[in-house]
Amino acid sequence: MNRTARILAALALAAVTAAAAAAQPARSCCSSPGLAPSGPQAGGPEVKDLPKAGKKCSIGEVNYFVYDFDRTPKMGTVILKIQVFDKDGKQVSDLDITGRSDMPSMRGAHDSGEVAFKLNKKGDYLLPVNIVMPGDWEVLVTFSRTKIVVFRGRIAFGV
Ligand SMILES: [Cu+2]
Repeated sequence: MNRTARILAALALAAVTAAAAAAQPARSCCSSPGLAPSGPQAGGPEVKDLPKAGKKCSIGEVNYFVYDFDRTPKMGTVILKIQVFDKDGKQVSDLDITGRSDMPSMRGAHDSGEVAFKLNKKGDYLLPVNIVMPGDWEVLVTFSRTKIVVFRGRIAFGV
């Protein structure tokens, strides 16, 4: 590589790094309820209906996850927990997950907006879900890797 090419390569790398740094703040921002459509409406993989809590759900060929609630969902706040594993069954936490809860029968009435799951020390992804009314509920979950959506799922349950 000659000198000019090396300088150009360094500049390109700097530009990419700057762009990545600039994009960073958006990730920590939890959008307010009821704002512009995001998540399932924003394109990418279709939304898969997920099996019951505790069952394996595949994300492509590399990862799978299981989800569960800290208690049977009822009025009040329940914690939705997601654990992601690689194909060897080792728990991983290199994905970003967001969740959005609402009642399908009265869509928009209790829309939580897109909220990022928080990681605990064990690498579990946690999201509080506010159940404010008995009836049918859903949480739409979106998994991304480096900002690219790799999986969308729908957890449905009754209260
Ligand atoms: Cu309702």
